[in-house]
Amino acid sequence: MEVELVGVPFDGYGRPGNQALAAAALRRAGLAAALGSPARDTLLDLPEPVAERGPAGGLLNEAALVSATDQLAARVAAAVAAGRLPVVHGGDCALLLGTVAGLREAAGTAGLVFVDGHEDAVPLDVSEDGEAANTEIGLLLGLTGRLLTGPLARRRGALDPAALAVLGPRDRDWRASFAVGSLRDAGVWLRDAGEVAAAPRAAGREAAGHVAAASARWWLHVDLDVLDPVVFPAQGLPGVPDDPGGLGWADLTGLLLGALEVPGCAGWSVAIYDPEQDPDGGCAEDVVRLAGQLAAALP
Ligand SMILES: [Mn+2]
Repeated sequence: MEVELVGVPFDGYGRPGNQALAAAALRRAGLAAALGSPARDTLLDLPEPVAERGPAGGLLNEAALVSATDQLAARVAAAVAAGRLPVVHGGDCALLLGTVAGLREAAGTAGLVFVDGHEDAVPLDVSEDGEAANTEIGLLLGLTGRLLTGPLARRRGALDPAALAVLGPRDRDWRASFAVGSLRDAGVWLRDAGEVAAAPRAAGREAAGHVAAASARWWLHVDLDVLDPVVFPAQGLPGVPDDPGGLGWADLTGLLLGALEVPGCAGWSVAIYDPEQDPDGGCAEDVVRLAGQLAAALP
């Protein structure tokens, strides 16, 4: 399948740098070549970042989030409808609001294999800082955002819980501080970081098999904070300690290759890379190496 590259210069805190620079940095590190130098290659144009909560959902950098969501929905829908496989890179997990909507528009249903150090289903009114990337799975499932109006409201509920698999979270203690439970208790297929690490490839295969049974076409999303900060320090916030533990590179690669043994992958996204915490570019090189390994297995 022909790959289409979609870079997103978005930062979930509204900073001008950090994750907003990820797409460009991954490109400089050779992402396009690792994916066979696709002819279709776009870097989205977004509104200027705003490091304040916005009116649509109380979320940071909301105008850019809404724009990225709408542009991604249209671009992913067009790519999937034309038989191409979009590779969305940069920004954070909130971009799934657009990618999942686009897949659903093109394919009728959308599945999601979600690989992340967090469950990302914190209710909107519980979010302490307004980072949309803590809430997008809750929004996609329709678990939060019932009072939303405006442009993000129509992205609620795009994902059926049966068409979701969550792999790699290690955020139990953090969620407990807000009395936020686990998606597992809502019936979502979930394996935490320890369960994944015990048998990564089998976990990936089982996750994708579960999702594919509910939706023939499914999206593969990787939040790089699923990795142990010892092997991937360019995650999280500068000056704030990252969550300890997490997967190693071999675990993550095995899990993703296991998922890709199951037919139906319609696109791939990779998020939460901060070039400003990667002064020698080693983390970007590792992400590009992963992309090359996946490219050989992509449909
Ligand atoms: Mn995430």
